[in-house]
Amino acid sequence: MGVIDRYAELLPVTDKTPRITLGEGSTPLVHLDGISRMLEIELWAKLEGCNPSGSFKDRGMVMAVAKALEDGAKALVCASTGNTSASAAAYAAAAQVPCFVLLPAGKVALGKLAQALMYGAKVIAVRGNFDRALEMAREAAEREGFAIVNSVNPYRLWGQRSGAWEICEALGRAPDWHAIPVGNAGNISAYWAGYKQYKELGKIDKLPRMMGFQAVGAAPLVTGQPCPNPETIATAIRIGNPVSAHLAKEAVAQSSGEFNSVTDEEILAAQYILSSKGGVFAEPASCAPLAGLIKLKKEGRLPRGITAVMILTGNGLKDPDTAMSQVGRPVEIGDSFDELMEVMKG
Ligand code: AN7
Repeated sequence: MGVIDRYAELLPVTDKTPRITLGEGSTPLVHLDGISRMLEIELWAKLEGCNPSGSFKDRGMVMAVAKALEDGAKALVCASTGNTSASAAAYAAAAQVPCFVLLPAGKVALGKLAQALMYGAKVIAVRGNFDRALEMAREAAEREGFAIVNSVNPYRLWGQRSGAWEICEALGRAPDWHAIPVGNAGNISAYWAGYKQYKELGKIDKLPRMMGFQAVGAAPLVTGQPCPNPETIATAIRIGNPVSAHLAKEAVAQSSGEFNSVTDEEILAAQYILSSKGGVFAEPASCAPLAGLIKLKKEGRLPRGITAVMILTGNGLKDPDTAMSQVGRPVEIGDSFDELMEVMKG
């Protein structure tokens, strides 16, 4: 069951909203035993890379596209650091509605680019950063009457609340800490709204602390000012002027949470730890929270024994180039058994 059917009662859907789905949501929540021991906490990972287009964006995109179809939109448009474009292109293909995606030229991970092109979207590389591409997409939407499916579209954040609901259902409560990467700041805001909605409905008693993690080179919510030239290896969160900054600040303030930043080196180290000690391959941006928890542990600021959930927002396969630049090549041998034994015993 997809997000709309599973949560129709909690979402702003009507009899006229088409019940589209690609099978998004209901992603695994996995306890990371080894990394929990290392950090002396109970650490859970929400595997959002298991969504149909490989990222959390599908939860909100299904709602945004359903609503666009309900309103008779003739085309979809978005700007994206990659995952939004892959998701929009997938749902547009399924609904057979035209889709334009604007990407910062040369700064989108290979897997995401391949997806947008394969799903048949009109892919436009803008020589500028994401923030400028978003301005252009918003203007095109306004002038041409296209549906904008970035998180400025309120239905995106509605659908993304479903992640919080699933976590509460799986744990029987909210976590103590909710650790999440922050780029355009939509997801942290959606999770906070989702947790609050569940509390108002009496489904949980306690709200989590919202812990948002950015990359040092693109950390406007940590520094308190827009970052004119964002730069990070975690291209998904290479964003200098988050559109949902106000909502994210509210979430962090209301929950006694915090924003923190981690270096590219810390992100890559966390990505390798997650893969090699956890068996979970997530893209670099998704590893900012683990990098952050490791950093807080070193600083003595990670309370022992807490239950923390990390949102692993995107699949590691999205960005094979960054992964390959971190790891060695395979050992190559001839087709002789002796050589194989030598390598295995070496
Ligand atoms: C893997 O695709 O902004 O703070 O255009 O792809 O809600 O923006 C992606 C963002 C985290 C940050 N992790 O979420 C886009 C885009 C991954 C992401 C984020 C993104 P927001």
